Amino acid sequence: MTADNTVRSSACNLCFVNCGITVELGGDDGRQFVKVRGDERHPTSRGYICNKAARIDYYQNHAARLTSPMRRRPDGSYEEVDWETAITEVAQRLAAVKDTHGGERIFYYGGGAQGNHLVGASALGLRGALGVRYMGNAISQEKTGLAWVMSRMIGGMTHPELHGAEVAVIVGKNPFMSNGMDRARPWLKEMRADPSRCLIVIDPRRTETADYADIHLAVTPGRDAWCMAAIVGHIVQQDLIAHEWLAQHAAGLEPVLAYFKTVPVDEYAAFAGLEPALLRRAAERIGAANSVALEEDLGIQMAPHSTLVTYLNHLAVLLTGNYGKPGTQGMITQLAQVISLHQARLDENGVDQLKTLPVTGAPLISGLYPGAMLAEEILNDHPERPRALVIESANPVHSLPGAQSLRDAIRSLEFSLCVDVAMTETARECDYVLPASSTFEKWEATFFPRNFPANIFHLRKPLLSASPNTLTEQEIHARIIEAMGLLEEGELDALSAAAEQGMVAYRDAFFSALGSNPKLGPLLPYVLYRTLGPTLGEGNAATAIVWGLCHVYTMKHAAEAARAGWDGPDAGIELFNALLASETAVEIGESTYEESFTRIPNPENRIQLHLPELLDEATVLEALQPLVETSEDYPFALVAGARRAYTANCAIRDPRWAKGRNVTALTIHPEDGERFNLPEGATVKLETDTGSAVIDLAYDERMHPGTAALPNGQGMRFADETGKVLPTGVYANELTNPQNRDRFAGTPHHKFVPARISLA
Ligand SMILES: Nc1nc2c(c(=O)[nH]1)N[C@H]1C(S)=C(S)[C@@H](COP(=O)(O)OP(=O)(O)OC[C@H]3O[C@@H](n4cnc5c(=O)[nH]c(N)nc54)[C@H](O)[C@@H]3O)O[C@H]1N2
Ligand SMILES: Nc1nc2c(c(=O)[nH]1)N[C@H]1C(S)=C(S)[C@@H](COP(=O)(O)OP(=O)(O)OC[C@H]3O[C@@H](n4cnc5c(=O)[nH]c(N)nc54)[C@H](O)[C@@H]3O)O[C@H]1N2
Ligand code: SF4
Ligand SMILES: [Mo]
Repeated sequence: MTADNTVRSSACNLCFVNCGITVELGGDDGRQFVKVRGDERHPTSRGYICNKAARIDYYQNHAARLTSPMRRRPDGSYEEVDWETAITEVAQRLAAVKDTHGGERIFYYGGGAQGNHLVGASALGLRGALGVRYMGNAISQEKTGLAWVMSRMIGGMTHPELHGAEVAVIVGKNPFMSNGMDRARPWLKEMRADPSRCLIVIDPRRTETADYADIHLAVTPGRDAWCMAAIVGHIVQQDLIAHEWLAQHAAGLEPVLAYFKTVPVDEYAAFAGLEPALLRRAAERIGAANSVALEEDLGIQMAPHSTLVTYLNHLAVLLTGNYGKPGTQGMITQLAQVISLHQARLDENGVDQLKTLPVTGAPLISGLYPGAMLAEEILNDHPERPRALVIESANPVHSLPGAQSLRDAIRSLEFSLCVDVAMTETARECDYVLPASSTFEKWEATFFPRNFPANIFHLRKPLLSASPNTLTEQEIHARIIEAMGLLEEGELDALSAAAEQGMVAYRDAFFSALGSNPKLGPLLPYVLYRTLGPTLGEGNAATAIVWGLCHVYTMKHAAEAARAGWDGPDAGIELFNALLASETAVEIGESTYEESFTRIPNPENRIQLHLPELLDEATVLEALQPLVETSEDYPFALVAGARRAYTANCAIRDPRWAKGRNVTALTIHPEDGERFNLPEGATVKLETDTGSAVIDLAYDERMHPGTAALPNGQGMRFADETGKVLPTGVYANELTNPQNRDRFAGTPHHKFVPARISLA
């Protein structure tokens, strides 16, 4: 480090673990990330970072950053406009859609990526102003099935305590590459070193994670439902279930037992491509353990039968009593929920009468529509179709299945707005594009932390001043709301005056204003930003929303907050001040195992084991008929997006960030190479029912024969400093079909896209 360089703390924004980092800033302008280290002070990452964090500079500094508001010309090109023009016109266009068709015809998508969620919190105010009813985001293309199952079985979100578990089950997740949990690699090493603990990995590929496993169930792709049904079947048939515990804590046991008594374990295991004895051993290990923690991810959440598999996963751990004790899972509290609890409306049979989107009938889970159905909802002449779309900090044209249909959909709207830091595939389809300051140029936080018993929150200070001509999303929202003229002149003056007198005075005034002026509720984040914000110190207005969240948290979870020291009448203020002052994450609350039971919102706080629609769905397995199949025409099961050492969704556009060989290659098993006459290193044509691409082929002997894999987040258009367009791999969602999706949650089957590969 040179004497001039400054070191500041923050968090990594490349995956949802958000490890604490310290950044040494330098270079000619002092804005380059010269050195990134793990921050030892961070309570959960404790100094850990993976290989990606060292190269965050590629997120912050690159040639595709937006430097001006842009307006689309009729010929599809863009012209720069000043902020005042942009805000005035955006507000007018949105107001026109609202007045003509109603605010519920304006859809919202996004609200934050892997490192920035204050935009999502602030957008509550923008949506309130516009009267938006329907929103979706990256969560509603992967985790809504999980949210639905958890909400109905447990009534809350839980944290699987992988770090303390005797037996850890990892289903369709590759933490060695994708992390997606605290300190993934040290944990894998600990698991392997301790003979009393057991790691079970369920993944068709012999993943880098599977190298650490005691039991690897190399399931046939797309057949996890049979694998998990057989595991639950064996647990039930061998009576490995926690009878006493279930009698005390669960409801709906009988129909579940009755069904799984009949499941043909060996037949299902074989159908799933597994040695029945090995599957039985895994089930017995789960049944015998003092503690089991299970974590699932995209390998099943984006694969056939995903919601059913999530249900079966939960049955496996709950029937064996693995809930609410150390090393299992506990119900978390969060400062803000990244995915809210789903409010089920059960009929007399216990079936959830889901709310739906007006045109396609797409399910709304946790209030979110499935992204995979967005294009279909728009592309028709139904009078209730969406007429406008506001997209923030998301790149749905790149990240949702069926890129072309989404492009067509956006272009067919009366109005579209994209707020991003870069000129993305989505931005290039929208009427207006507004440049946001980057995640490191403003106060930021994510709502991801889900630790148990103690949970944390990390409010991060800006590392850098805003890039020229960019604004924070909160300022953008505020200006749009003001241009819509929803509040009278001076309507917020009393609150501004109260804020000048300090936080206690402001708090009292704020809650009483909320009660007396119904116009303020929908605009809450905006009201905080404009009234409390200016009193929080130079450049700190954007934290006002967190002040609000601290009050909600300390009221809603008073006991948990008190255990972490946030007690008494000013607990919300004290927690906020601690977050504002801290260089790293702060403990916000501490739960007890007992609360994991008392907080279950069901009669007698019982876990509900019987979800009728999903238990019924399990009967579909009896026919031994795969949901999605390969064929002679499309003989490969393509994994359209696998996490590798250098992928980070769409956060990094410059392909030069990646090191190593074959980073963007299509991979297959060498046996398939021989079988289909596809030599290693060949340039091949990859085709699906939706599209085709030309790409280099590499062999990977870890692959399951019959499968092919593309890395996720590739194929973005990127021109370097000289304007030269660089090769960036395959745009996976040009090849995916939004029809290939889960029938309950609408989440796409990206892990099983029938495909053909031939020499190009
Ligand atoms: N390097 C890197 N890390 C990331 C990200 C990134 O872009 N790059 N993104 C982050 C995000 S947003 C997420 S959601 C997570 C996702 O993290 P993961 O879910 O771990 O990532 P994937 O590699 O997409 O899929 C996981 C596994 O699913 C397996 N799989 C494929 N088909 C099947 C199947 O039919 N059954 C089973 N059981 N498994 C199958 C694959 O072999 C793979 O090992 O990663 C996060 N971390
Ligand atoms: N085929 C296929 N598709 C997939 C996946 C797959 O495995 N296969 N994985 C899926 C998964 S799990 C996920 S989570 C999604 C992610 O999909 P998205 O959420 O759509 O995309 P992200 O890459 O997270 O990028 C979000 C956008 O935020 C922008 N951004 C970054 N920082 C800021 C900021 O501070 N402010 C603003 N306004 N914008 C900012 C980035 O430039 C980027 O355009 O992709 C999904 N799509
Ligand atoms: S695991 Fe890696 S990518 Fe994820 S937050 Fe930590 S350093 Fe960043
Ligand atoms: Mo994700």
